[in-house]
Amino acid sequence: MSVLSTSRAHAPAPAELDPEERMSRDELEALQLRRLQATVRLAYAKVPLYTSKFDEAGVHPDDLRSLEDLQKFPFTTKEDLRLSYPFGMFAVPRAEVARIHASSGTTGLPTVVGYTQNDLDNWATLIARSLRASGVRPGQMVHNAYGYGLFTGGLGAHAGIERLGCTVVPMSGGNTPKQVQLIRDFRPDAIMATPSYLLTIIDAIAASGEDPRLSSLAVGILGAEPWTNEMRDTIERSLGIDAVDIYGLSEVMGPGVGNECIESKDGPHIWEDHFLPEIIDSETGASLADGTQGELVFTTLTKEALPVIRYRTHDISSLLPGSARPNMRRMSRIAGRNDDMIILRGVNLFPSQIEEIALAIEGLSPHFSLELTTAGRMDSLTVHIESREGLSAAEGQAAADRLVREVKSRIGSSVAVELAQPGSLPRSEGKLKRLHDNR
Ligand code: DLL
Repeated sequence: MSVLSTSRAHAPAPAELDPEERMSRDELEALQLRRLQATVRLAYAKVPLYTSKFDEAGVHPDDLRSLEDLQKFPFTTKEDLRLSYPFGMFAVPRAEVARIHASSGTTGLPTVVGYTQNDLDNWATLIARSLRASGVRPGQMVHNAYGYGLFTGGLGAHAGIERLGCTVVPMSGGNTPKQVQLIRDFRPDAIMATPSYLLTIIDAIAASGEDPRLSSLAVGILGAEPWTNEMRDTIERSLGIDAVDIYGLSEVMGPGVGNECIESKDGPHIWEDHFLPEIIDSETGASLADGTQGELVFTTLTKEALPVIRYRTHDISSLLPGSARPNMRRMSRIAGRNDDMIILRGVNLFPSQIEEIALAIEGLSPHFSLELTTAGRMDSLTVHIESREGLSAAEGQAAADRLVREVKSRIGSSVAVELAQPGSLPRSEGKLKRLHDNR
């Protein structure tokens, strides 16, 4: 939080919470089991892919007598959704689907998801809950810079901002000069954006001659891409806000599967009345105990149009005990996606580890990208990073050398660092692609 001001956003009083946030763990687990049984029955009865998957695995919805029994059921993957393109995994007739979203697949077909009116209603409730956890209150104004359209970020957040009783500014992503103008003139209390795009906006505010720390913004609800506590510090200091983490994915719902609480900022609380999380070993599929790092898997508990059973997210995290909401577990900040993991001469590394180290070095900016190349038969990783404004060449080189040394000592990998001029690397307008594989 900014050194200029004390936190302007605050935690909700118990009376402001949803009843589910106040349930005992036992009550919550009883609710989860009832909803899980109904979801598994719905999927088996209405979605041919689940019927055949369950039959092949020799499991039936009647086998689900406890939450642990879910482990007997097969996983669902992005490939399953692709094979069912476009509407094959819907559990309700198309006419009952009130809205469709899609994520642009990196290869070929988009992944299509659908929502009934009840699904949209639950989604709005969970975004409203997430905003409240972030310190936003009814009557405040929220600038929504998540992209509108097929991406779930913009419209998903939009409905929840309205649901909480806030004024929504449906700005969408991009058109940075307009973002700066509206933030200055409308004076919103909160902003929703990817952390990398918020950095772009902060730079643009500064370039317009204003001090970003004097903006009206008190809180940022940031997600849709991995970011670290070091990035949180950078954003909080340069904009004078509290920054909290919002997590979600289209296949499971969209933004608002989990959200950090402003009073603890210790990883998103998973809204467990609607989603059942698990952590598995990516290689073997075995369930891992809470506290152990592995791949996040989600089962939806209330989704009607697109129930998903044990969906493999590819996101690497761990499950932690509840804190600000004692009955709901948290997830540790996403370390990265297992498909974004770099294996450099036998050492595993995530782009977020480089972010963590680089942002702690004075003289380096938060703008960087990673490039993988092959030299001979060896892979090598180059960090392209901008130095801070006003640094001499010698100071810049010292900062770059320090990054090389710290990556070597903390991760064990040798990387090359290429210093770039301030403002020269491409800026994010949404989800930033950090890793460029040029092998
Ligand atoms: O990015 C939904 C969303 C929108 C979340 C706005 C938060 C805010 P997809 O496009 O389907 O949906 O991408 C989902 O993004 O599996 C993670 O890899 C990544 N991701 C989302 N939130 C976070 C986060 C939206 N807080 C994929 N931290 C997920 C790290 C995140 N990664």
